[in-house]
Amino acid sequence: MLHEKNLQQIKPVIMKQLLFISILLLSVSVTTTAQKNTNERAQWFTESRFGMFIHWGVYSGAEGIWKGEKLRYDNDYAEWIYYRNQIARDEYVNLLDRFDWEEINPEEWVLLAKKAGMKYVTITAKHHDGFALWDSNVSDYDVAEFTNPKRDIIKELSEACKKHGLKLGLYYSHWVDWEHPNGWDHTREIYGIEAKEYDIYWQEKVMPQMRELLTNYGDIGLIWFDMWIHHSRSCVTKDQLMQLKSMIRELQPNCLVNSRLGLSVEEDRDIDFQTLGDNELGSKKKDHPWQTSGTVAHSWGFHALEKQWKSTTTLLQALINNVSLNGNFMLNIGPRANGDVPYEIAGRLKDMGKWLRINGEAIYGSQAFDLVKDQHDWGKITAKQDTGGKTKLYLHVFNWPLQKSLPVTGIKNKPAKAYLLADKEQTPIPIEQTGIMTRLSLPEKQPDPFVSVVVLEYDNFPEVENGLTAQTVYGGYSLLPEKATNSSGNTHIEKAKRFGSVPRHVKVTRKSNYQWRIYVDEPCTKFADVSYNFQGKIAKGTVTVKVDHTVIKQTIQPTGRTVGEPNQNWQIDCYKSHRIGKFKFPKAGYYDISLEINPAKNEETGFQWLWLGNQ
Ligand code: JFZ
Repeated sequence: MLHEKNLQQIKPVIMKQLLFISILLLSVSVTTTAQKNTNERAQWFTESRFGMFIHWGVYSGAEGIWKGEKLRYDNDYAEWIYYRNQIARDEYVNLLDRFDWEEINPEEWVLLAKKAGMKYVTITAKHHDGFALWDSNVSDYDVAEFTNPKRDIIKELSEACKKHGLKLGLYYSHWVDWEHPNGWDHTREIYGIEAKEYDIYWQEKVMPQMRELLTNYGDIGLIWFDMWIHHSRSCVTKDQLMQLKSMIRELQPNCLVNSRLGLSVEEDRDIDFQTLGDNELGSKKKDHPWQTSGTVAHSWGFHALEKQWKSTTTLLQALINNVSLNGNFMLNIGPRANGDVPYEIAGRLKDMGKWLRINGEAIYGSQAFDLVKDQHDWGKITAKQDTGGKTKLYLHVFNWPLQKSLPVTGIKNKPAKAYLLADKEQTPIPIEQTGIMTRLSLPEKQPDPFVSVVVLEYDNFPEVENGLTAQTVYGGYSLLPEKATNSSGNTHIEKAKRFGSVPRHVKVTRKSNYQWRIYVDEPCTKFADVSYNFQGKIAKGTVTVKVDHTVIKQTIQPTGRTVGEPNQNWQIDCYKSHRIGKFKFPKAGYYDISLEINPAKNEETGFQWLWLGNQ
């Protein structure tokens, strides 16, 4: 889909060609409707979904340790060691002596990316330390200066990307630069910097270096800037950012720019994609392109002491979760100073690639399906739709249900077909459709050790019933205050505290009401339980549950306290489940559930959830 703004720029001749191409595409049945609010130039990006990030530079030689001392500042990133451990510049570059230039071969990183099913590679051309990984004429603080024969990692990588059909992205730290005397260094928060001084750095280093990168290395797929706060809170001016962006648009009109340039996608529609916080996964569907950058352990650059690797399943689920919300996932490798990628990272990447070779259809070119977030406790859904309505839904089953029955809540149509994506024969999976409940009888064994994908095929746009709380995989409904379709009184959700011993809840201080809608696919009776916390000495106030016309009211009971950690003199106000009673659901259909909490005067009640279950 084209933006109005872009349309105006396209000349009539190109328009005709575009029309021709789209007619061509329409006649092919596999065309998918593109994600809304995607710039034309970002189409490849939303279709790719999965990319590689590479953090590699002088810091890789330190491995998170400097003169025997571990990186200062607990839990910080290995690539920050120059700043954290207060290293002198001349000593810092001595780390380059540890580099094994005969072994270092960027093509191997590209081959690994390809094996992992990644479609683009973004490397730290210049990180915060200010050191350039290419042969820069602007500064001799670059790799060419310290290698013999001279190396140019960006050139080598760009050639490898071209050879193997991947897009090249360049990370460039525009805001922070610890090398240039006028660059931003966080100690400037103490000592300050004049706008004039900072502009010297900008005009003398940032602009000309960016010009080199945009001129000498062929097509650049994206520039990944790294100012994680809005420019208005930084020393960088909007004019400087615009100057930089105009140069990119002029030299490489197809190159994408991320929001960490310092401008949000909301304020500038010309920003191509939003970058979330590091390792921050998506939590709601967005129509514009966005991306999470993630690490396998913690640091981005190699850190010898970090061994808490995320599992392949965790990483795959991160990718799937993002795609199910229209996002991308760019997974980082931090190669060592000899170019090696730690086995723990490479192994996981290869496993992801194996998974993608079988299940890639559910990721590449796929997008969010319009069911409310966290609809199902068994996993996530991605979708492909053509303009005529032919739809494939991919159910990514994170946990294969023990009794092999998978409930999908909220779609009115019965799918024409259901099968495992891993099954070339497409052996039909039995489907039972009752109202808006699609129930699948899954095969005994899950086809994949990580995440198994079930495909649902529809001949027409499936009709969706939004706003329902989905049935959980083992039956029952978990009615949380944040999932209520309607509520009044206290609605603010307090975060979980004390390691989750104080769970997410609403502090109810006045009469409050919450409503949910569920669908029941067969006549049944369910028990209603409410979890709350009440610290009064005697039972006081009321909790009322209403299902259709049946109302059950109960007095709120004191819930007492529990010990958080033995021997620490640490007590926690307790949340407890209370059985309210039994409700009849005489036939299949929709039911409105409501809960009222009416606390006694000045006696607060913490409400956690209402559960409708079978036992
Ligand atoms: C930045 C860099 O400082 C870091 O070295 C690495 O390159 C990473 C990809 O980006 O660090 C950040 C940026 C943003 C957040 C946290 C760390 N954030 O928004 O939470």
